[in-house]
Amino acid sequence: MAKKKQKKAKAAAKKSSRKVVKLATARKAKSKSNGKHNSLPRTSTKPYGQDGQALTGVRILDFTHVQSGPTCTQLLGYMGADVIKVERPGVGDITRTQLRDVKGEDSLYFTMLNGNKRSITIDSKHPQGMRVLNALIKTCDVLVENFAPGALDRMGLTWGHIHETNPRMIVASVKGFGPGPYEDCKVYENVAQCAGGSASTTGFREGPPLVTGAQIGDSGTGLHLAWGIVCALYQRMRTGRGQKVLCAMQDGVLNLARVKLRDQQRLKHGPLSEYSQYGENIPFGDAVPRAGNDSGGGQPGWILKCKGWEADPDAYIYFITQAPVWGEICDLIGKTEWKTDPNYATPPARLPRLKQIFATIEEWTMTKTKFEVMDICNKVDIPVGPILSMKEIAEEKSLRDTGTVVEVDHPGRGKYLTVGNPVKMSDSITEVKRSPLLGEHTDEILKDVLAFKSAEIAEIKNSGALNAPKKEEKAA
Ligand code: CAO
Repeated sequence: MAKKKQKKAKAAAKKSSRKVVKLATARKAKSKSNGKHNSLPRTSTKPYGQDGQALTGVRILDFTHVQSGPTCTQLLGYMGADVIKVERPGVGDITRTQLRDVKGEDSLYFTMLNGNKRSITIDSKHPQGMRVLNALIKTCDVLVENFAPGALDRMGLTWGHIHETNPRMIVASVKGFGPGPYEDCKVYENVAQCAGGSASTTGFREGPPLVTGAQIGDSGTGLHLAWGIVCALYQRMRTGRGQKVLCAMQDGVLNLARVKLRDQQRLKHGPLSEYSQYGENIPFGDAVPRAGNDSGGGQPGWILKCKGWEADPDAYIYFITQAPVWGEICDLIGKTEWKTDPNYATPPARLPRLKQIFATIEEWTMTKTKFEVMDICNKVDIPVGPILSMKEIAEEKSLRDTGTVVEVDHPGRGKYLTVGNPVKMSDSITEVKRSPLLGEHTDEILKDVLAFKSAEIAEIKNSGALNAPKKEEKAA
C-alpha cells in the first residue's frame, strides 16, 4: 500500500517537473487548429477565472528574506505560482521575529510579505540539506534570492552548478548595487532610496534629503524582479533555457525616479519653470533640487490644508491647477477675474505666482473637509487627491471590495490585514492565503514535490539538516 502511494507521489512529482517543458511544447502541439493565432493553444472554453491562473504550473524556489525578495515571490504566488520558501531551521526569515506585535507569533512584517507560499526548513550548509536543495533545483523553474553578494556562491549554489543541474532554471537576484565599486555592499531600503537618487530630490528645498514611506527600494525592486522573471519565463518558452535575472536596488529606485534624471538634463537649458523655486526667483544649482510638494509633471500642484487641519494631521488635499480647468478653479474659489487677468489667465503667467495662487485656493479648501473638496472638484474635473491616512485606507470599503486590502486568518496571530494583488486580471483570479508557519510544509514538499521515499526522508531528518540545532534559542 505504502509502495503504491510512493509510486503515485513520484509519478506526480515527475509530471509536475515536466509541466514547464510542456508549456514550451504545448505551443507546437496545439498550433494546428487555431486559425490565424496558430502559435497559441486552442482558445479555452472554460468560463473566465476558471482555467487556472497566469502562473499555474510555475514552481518557485524562494530563497528570499526580509522585504525585497519576499515581495517579488509573493506577487508570483498571487499569480498562481507554487512558491516554496526555504528557511533556515529554527530561525526562518529574520522578519518572522522583527517588529513583533503579538508575543511569540510571526510578525506582520513577515505575514504581509509571505502569503501564498509554502515553507520548508533546510540547512543549506549541511550535505543532506544540499541534497534536498539540489532536488528542488531539479523540479523548480525559478530560484529567487536576495542574499548578500556572494552568499549563494558560498553555499555552493553557483550559476554553473545550478545551470548544470537544471539548464531550464532561471536564477533571479536582488542585490543592492550592480557591478561596480559598490557591488559587495549590503543594502537596505533607505540606502537604496539614497543611492538611487530619490532622497536627494525628496523633501523641501530648505531641509535635508528625505526618504519616502513607500518602500521603493525593497518592494519596488521586488516588483521589478518579478517582471524580469516573467519575461525570462516567456523567453524560455522559445529558447528552452534559463538565464540570470538581476535587479539592483539602486537601479530599481532610479527607474522610479527617472523624471528627476529628465530634469537634471533639462537644467542645462535653463531653470525648471514648473518648480516653485522658479516663481520665487531662487536660482537653481547644478543638480536637481528638492521640490517639496511640487507636481512632477507639467501641471502645477501643491498640498493644501482642509477643514480640521489643526487637529487632524491628514486633513489635507493635493490640488492640481490643470490648465484646461483653470476657469472652473477661479469660479470655485470666487476669483472669476483671474480668468481674464493677464497675470493669471495663462499657465506661463501663473508660474511666478504659484505660491500666492495656492495660498488663495487654500483659503477655500480650509472651509471644506478633504472629502467635500474631492466631491466638489471631481464634478468639474479638477484633479485633486485627499491625503488618506493608513487608518482611513484600512477602513476603506471599496479597497476591501476589490480585494486590494484583504483580511486573512492566521492560526497563531488571528486575523490581520494584508495588501492583496494590486493587479486585477479577468482570467487569473487571486485568492490571498495566509503566510506559512516556519517549516509547515517540510514533510509535504519532501513527499509530494520531491517524491523522496520514507527511508530517505528519515535519513535526511535524522541528519539534522532540516531541524534547528538543539541549543538554538528561539527568538523571543
Ligand atoms: N541555511 C544555512 N545558512 C543560511 C540559510 C539556510 N537556509 N539561509 C541563509 N543562510 C546564511 C547565508 O548563507 C549567509 O551565510 P554566509 O554569510 O556565511 O555566507 C547568512 O545566512 C546571511 O545571509 P545574508 O548575508 O544575506 O544576511 P544578512 O542578514 O547578513 O544581510 C541583507 C541581509 C538584506 C543586508 C543582505 O542579504 C543583502 O544585502 N541582500 C541584498 C540586498 C537586499 O535584498 N536588501 C534588501 C533587504 S530588505 O530591506
